[in-house]
Amino acid sequence: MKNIKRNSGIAMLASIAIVAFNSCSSDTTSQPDDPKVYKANVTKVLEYAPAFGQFVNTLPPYEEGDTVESMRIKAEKALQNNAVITLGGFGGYVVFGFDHTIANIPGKRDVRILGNAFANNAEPGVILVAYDANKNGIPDEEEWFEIAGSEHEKGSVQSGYEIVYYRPAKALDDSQEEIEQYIQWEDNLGNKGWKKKNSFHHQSYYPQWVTSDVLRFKGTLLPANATKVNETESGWKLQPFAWGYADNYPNKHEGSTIDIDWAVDKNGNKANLPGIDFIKVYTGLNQEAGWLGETSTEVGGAIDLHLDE
Ligand SMILES: [Ca+2]
Ligand SMILES: [Ca+2]
Ligand SMILES: [Ca+2]
Repeated sequence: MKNIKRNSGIAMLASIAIVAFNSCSSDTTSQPDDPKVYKANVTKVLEYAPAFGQFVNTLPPYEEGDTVESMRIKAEKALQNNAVITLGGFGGYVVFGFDHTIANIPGKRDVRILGNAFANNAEPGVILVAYDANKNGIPDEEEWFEIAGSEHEKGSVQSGYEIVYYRPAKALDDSQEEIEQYIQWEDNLGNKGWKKKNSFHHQSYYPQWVTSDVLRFKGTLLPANATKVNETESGWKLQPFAWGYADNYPNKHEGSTIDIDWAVDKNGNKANLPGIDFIKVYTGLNQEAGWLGETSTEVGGAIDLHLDE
C-alpha cells in the first residue's frame, strides 16, 4: 500500500513537473503581448498645451500652484476617463499614447478620437500620428505624420501657419474694453487683432500655469467652418468637414474615426505606417463665431477600434 502510494506520488510530482515545464516553454513561445491585456483607450498624456480659450483653466480646472506637470496629470486622468479637455484656439494641443501599438489594418479605420461635437457644432482639430519606429518609448520629431483629411485633399488648408498670443495685461473686470480687446494675437500672414472674452466665462482665458507671456503655435490651418444663419442663440452653425479631423462628428459617428493609412509625410506622400503609438491633436481653426466665441477643439480620449471589437 505504502509503496503504491509513494509511486503514485512520484508520478504526480513528475506530471506536475512536466506541466510546469510545458507551461514554461509555452510562455516563451507564445506572444508576450497578448492583445487581450491591453486597454483600448488612452493610457498616458505626454503633453498638454492649450492656447487661450473660454474653457481654458476649467477643462481641466486650474488651481493655484498648478504647474505644466500637474496640468499634464489632470489632462491624463481626464482622457483615461473619457472626460473632455479643451485645446483653446488655433494650435493648442495634446499629445497622448497607448499601452500598445494600434495596428493599421488594411482597408479598415483604426482609431476613434473622442470629442464633444454635435450637430452644427464641429470644432475640427488636426490629427498627427506617430509610430515608435526606434522603440525608445517617445514620439521623436521624425516619427510624426499628419492625417490628411478631406480639406487637405481639397487643397483648402494653409500649411506652415504660425500664431502668437500675448498674455492679457488687464484685470479681470468684465468691462466692455476687456471683452472687446482681451488677448492680442498675430500670425505669419500679417493678420492681427484681439481675441474677445465673452459674458459666459469669467475666468482667465490664458493658461495660468504657463510662465511665459507669449504662446506660440504652428501647424496646418483649416478653412473657416462657421456660418451665421440668423441672430438667435442657435444662429451660428459650425459645419463638419467630410472626414479626417478630431471633434468634427459626434463620438458614435463614423466621422470620428480615422484610418492610419491617411497619414502623410511633409511632402504629402503616404507614410505607410504599420501602426501607431502616439497621437497629437491641435485646434485647426483660427475662428470666432459670434456669441459662441473662439472655435476650440475638445478631446475626450481615443479608442483602438481593433481592440474594441
Ligand atoms: Ca487602416
Ligand atoms: Ca520614438
Ligand atoms: Ca468641441
